[in-house]
Amino acid sequence: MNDIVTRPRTKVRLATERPRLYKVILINDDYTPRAFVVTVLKAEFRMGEEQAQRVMMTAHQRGACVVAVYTKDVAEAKATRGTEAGRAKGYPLLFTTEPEE
Ligand code: TYC
Repeated sequence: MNDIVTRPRTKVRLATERPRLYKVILINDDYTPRAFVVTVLKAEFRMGEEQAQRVMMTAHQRGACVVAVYTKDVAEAKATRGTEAGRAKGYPLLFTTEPEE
């Protein structure tokens, strides 16, 4: 009785391992005004005008552009806030996240 063996649920990791980082990706669409995309990039991702213009134009021309990398929670929160900013104005602006390799 009472001698059921359970394996530990946690995995031991080396103290030097960094948390995996996540990319926030801006997705192009045909409806969101360019100036509005730039405004959101400046407000949510602390970008200057020139960098925000470059990121917006890259997404516009190539379909998508990596905006920045953060820890998972921060990346997801910022992607949601950026997407919500567009939705509040009726635009289909979309930010997604994906883990770095
Ligand atoms: N393609 C949009 C337009 O021509 C501008 C735009 C750029 C929208 C980047 C989204 O992620 C985006 N008005």
